[in-house]
Amino acid sequence: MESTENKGLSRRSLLGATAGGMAAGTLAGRLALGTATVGLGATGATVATSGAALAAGVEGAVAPGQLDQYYGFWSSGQSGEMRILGVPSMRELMRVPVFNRCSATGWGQTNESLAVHERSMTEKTKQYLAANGKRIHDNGDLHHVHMSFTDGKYDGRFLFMNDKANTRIARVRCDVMKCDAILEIPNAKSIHGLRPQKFPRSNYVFCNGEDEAPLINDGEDMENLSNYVNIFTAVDADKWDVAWQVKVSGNLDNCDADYEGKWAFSTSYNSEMGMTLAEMTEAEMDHIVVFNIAEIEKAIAAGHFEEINGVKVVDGRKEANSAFTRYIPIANNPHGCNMAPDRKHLCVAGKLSPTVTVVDVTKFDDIFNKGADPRSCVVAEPELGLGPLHTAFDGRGNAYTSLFLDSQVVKWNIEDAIKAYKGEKVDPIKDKLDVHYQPGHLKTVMGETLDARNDWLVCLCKFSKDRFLNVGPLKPENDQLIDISGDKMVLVHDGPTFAEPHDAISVDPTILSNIKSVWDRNDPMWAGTRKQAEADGVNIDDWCDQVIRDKEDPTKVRVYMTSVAPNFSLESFTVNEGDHVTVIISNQDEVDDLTHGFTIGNHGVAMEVAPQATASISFVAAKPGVYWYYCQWFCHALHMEMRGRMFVTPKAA
Ligand code: CUK
Ligand code: CUA
Ligand code: CA
Repeated sequence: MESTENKGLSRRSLLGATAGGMAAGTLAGRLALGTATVGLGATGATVATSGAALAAGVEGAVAPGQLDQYYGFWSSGQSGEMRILGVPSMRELMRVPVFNRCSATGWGQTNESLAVHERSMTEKTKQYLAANGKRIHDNGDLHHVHMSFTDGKYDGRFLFMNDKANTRIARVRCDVMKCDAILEIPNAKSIHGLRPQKFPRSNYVFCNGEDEAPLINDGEDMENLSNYVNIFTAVDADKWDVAWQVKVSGNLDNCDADYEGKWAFSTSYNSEMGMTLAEMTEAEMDHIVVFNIAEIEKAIAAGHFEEINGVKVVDGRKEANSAFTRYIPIANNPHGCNMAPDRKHLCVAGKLSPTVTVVDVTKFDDIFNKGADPRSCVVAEPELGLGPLHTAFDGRGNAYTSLFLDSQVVKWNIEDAIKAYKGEKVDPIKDKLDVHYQPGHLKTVMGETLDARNDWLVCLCKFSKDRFLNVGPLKPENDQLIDISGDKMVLVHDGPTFAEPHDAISVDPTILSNIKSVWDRNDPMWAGTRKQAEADGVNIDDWCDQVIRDKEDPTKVRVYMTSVAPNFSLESFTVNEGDHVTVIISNQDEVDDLTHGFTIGNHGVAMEVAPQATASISFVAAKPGVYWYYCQWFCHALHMEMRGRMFVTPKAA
């Protein structure tokens, strides 16, 4: 039995296991644990959790044709998209463009996606972009993806995410896995930490402004640091607008929220308000800021706020001595801010300090109302190793902290850390595992909810160095899968990823039973386009092949066509040189997975048209001549033939 298991393991798993400082026999033993197969009612497919299936599987875990146990939602950093992976196979299932331009789907170019981008853009940004000949930013820096909550658990409605590069947040609809809303946050600079409220539901999305700048940032008095302010933002997740903002002392890095709906909290590594690296690391203690949601809401309701750029802002800076905030001193440049599923403990990673500070959030009432010393909320401060960045949790009271400098994950027990802090002779550290290399975020399955699981930990390493074939000076990151079901952590799989997932969550598929396979024709995503069709008297639910010239602006032409594999309803259409052309395609195919596309040769125009979708794209027909358009999504044996001609007639001389 033992030897069969060993043969079944991929060479890569074995190498990984050995490099991780662990005997192969242990791994085989671990993989042999558990033989249950879980039925997925909705699809009838099965999910492999058996040791044999894991051992036999490609990509280190799940056999061909078998579904993963969990959805993984990955950020992608400077790639600007959200990614969907399977856990534990670590197979990449989908990329969801959000802040980036996508060549395949036309995201950032279709009228529907441009509308999502432009809907909540500030006037100032619109003017800036226009001055640069653009409509949208093509880049983003997406660090944190989090699902909406109800009663402290994921509810499968939305995924929320930040763009550090352009001070925005976005929302992805879980039913279609497409971005349906982006919001630029006024006043703040550079949204980094982002978390939805956990309880009673995600009424707010909390957003940290990381960069310091003058609040009225108009080029006056730019070196005067006394004008510099950082901003904490609560976005109303239903109205998709800023609910309120708080001015804070220092900057804001990562944030989280409690399980009672009372508090939000953020780490600050620049309490010094330094402008240089030396200044930012000068003080021995920085802090976390605790936000009192009820007090802030009370002030907003009573009209006790300042309106800045159309947003309600209250002052929570230290010198304001407000009821809105408290500042808890934390050692040197803290980073991760992670609320444990025990409803009580917030774990703040020290980064420059080898410690994680454990804060009891149920004591916050005392520091707000009874004048207690803010440090009295600290109940443990275990010394874990060098460069602690983030902490994940299982459902057994254990925490897993990434050690960037040590290139390790340390497993420790929260209650034992508290006992040790009180002076009891107990070592909170349960295990340490080498990872490859320099980890940032790490994630257990649903460990940021009340439903934390005890099976997998994904550790997102920033460097891969020698772990893969050399692909040139730019190397992939390495997302490692770790089995945490036993006492010892076991490295199971190496997963190379392109730039640069910072964070990820894993979610049970039963929470996402609402995912559609085919669009609803009346989906709000297509509403604007359908309205235009109606105004043009075109029934896009039926075969349509019309070219309509706008009555008011005769340079505007709308080309309506239908796609049914392997046909476009229009085999050609004619426009005039200089026309502003909009091509609207309604995909009549109802078959699961039958996506068409639309690309025009030499026009930089391409888009996805999924089953039952109505997508549109606009361009100026600036070059007279014959141009073929074609379906760029392989859809049929005659997919190559799914094409037609656009005639662009030259302007009369
Ligand atoms: S931050 Cu990247 S490792 Cu943006 Cu969540 Cu800590
Ligand atoms: Cu339609 Cu390819
Ligand atoms: Ca500092």
